[in-house]
Amino acid sequence: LGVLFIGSLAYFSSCTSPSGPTGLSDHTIIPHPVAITTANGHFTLSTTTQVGTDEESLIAVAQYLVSQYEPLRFSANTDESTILLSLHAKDSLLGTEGYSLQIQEEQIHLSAQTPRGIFYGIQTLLQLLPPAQIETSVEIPTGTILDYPRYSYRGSMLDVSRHFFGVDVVKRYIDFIAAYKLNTLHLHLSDDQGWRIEIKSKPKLTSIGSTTQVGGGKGGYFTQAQYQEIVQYAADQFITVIPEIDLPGHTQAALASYPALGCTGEQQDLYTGKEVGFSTLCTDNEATYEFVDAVLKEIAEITPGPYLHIGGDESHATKKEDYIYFINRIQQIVNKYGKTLIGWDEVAEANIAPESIVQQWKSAGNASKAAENGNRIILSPATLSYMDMKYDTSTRIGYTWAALIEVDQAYNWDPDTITMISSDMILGIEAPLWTETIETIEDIEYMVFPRLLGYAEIGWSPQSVRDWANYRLRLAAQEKRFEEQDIHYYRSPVVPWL
Ligand code: TNX
Repeated sequence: LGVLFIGSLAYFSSCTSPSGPTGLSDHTIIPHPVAITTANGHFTLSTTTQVGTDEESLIAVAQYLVSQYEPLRFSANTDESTILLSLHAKDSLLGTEGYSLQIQEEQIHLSAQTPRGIFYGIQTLLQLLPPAQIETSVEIPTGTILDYPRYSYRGSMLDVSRHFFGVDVVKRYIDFIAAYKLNTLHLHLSDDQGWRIEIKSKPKLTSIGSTTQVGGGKGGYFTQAQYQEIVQYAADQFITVIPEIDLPGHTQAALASYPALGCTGEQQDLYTGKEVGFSTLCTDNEATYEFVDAVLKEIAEITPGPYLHIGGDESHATKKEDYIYFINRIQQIVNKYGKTLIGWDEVAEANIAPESIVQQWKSAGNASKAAENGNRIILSPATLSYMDMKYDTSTRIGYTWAALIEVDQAYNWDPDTITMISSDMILGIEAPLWTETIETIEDIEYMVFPRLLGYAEIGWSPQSVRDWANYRLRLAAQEKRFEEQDIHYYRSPVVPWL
């Protein structure tokens, strides 16, 4: 293939002899690792290759590796294993998410400080293996990969409110993001068109509020047990779930369920359109705070992660002073239940505590203000990272209000230079998928693949190894993997697919 790796050349310190067209330097790994050194041989992986570890805490990830690649076997006896997983002493370079992968002729040694680091090393190793099942054996080029993430927050959001997607779809989504080393799934669980999480003390939220969606379909919701199943499934792949209850706007489904939450108290209808910004909870009604307290309490109890996302966006039907008062009070409730608040960038207008986190989607001004207040920022700029935006004018689903986002545009930005926020205040990035126009798993896959991989690389890889000319070749090589998994991806004309 003779691929030139401009971005990573600086790291080829031991590139002493040409390793030929199949050397580790010709890898197609996404996200691109921090540092790679190539050697001159290969490890032969066969149908008798065994995976082993001496660490109790790595057995689950060893079994995960075996489950992901048919020819591999788990062995309790490490003497027979040629793929060895181990923990090593604290290594400040690798940190809690990094790993080192040494591929030698006789063995592959994957080590990290944590099971999480091993899990990410496994994702890298899996990308070095041919996606299709092997007949007898396959050669993997020798060398070393040293890798760790740029940002500690690497997320994607799935809107299950505008169209409801069940447990199986969410699990498939988790598999997608885990494969590219994302560590956060933000679930948008409530909006005007539907309430999607069971709240035992507020049963009408689901008996009424969950029963429809955009276009009038039947909607749906997660029972608390199903939500916990999702949280556990995600945790097994080192993903934290962040539940979002969008407040005080985007609440028509709640208002239709409990009309007393509105300022008039009158009966309200469910909503199946696509408009935003018309609904609000009544902010000077104590019943509103009793309601939010009950909801957030139950959600906090079934959410092991540290965050509760309270939305806060597009509350155009709430007076500004009321909005500020409301957010201030909600923050106290979130903190009372031991969680850290995250809100869309409008929450910077309120008096939020420095520990709270602000997710920039629209206003760089709000984000800068928040950063000056000490809030760390998640970057989700709509013009660059909204996966519900069309690729080009011919995309059959999606929106255009923020931008058309082709695969190269989705990739070609640096979190450090798109805002005035100092880099140490940027917690990471998140790519949201809003679903007003997205109805099926095929629709999801089409909008997410392949842009998601670019966001994963932005979140993980140092800017110095990122380069579109090289990335598009690595992306093209993912085609076989997409097809193996029956992913209905967008064959962008800017990617040289095989
Ligand atoms: C804006 S982004 C919204 C969502 C819509 C989305 C559609 C944000 C915080 N609010 O309510 O679904 O645009 O692109």
